Amino acid sequence: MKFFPSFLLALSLLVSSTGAFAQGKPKAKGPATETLQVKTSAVCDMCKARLEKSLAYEKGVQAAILDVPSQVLTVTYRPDKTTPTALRTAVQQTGYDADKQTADARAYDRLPDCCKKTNNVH
Ligand SMILES: [Cu+2]
Repeated sequence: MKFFPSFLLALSLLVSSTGAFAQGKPKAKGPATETLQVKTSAVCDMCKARLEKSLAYEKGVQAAILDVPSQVLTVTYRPDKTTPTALRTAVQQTGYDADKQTADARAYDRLPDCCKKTNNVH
């Protein structure tokens, strides 16, 4: 019976090539991404929603997640599309400090009182 071993071989080839395809899929999206961590002046979940949404619209950004307790924004981005400087500027223009750079004054003024950096994280 010659059919059975060749069937198994074909099956194992199929499984391994499917596995290779699944592993190769993220790479097919494009060049490698980099991660930037920015210390912000965000204080609450509204800040989190505002910052994450704002960064999501920023060119080259693939993901943005703010950890409210630590105030650290983690941005996954395409280094061929944007730069850490541009990402920090986007944070400032949303009304928040970005590392040592102070928030854009007009954007900061538009934040609700609960999101002002004079408040503690809440
Ligand atoms: Cu807030």
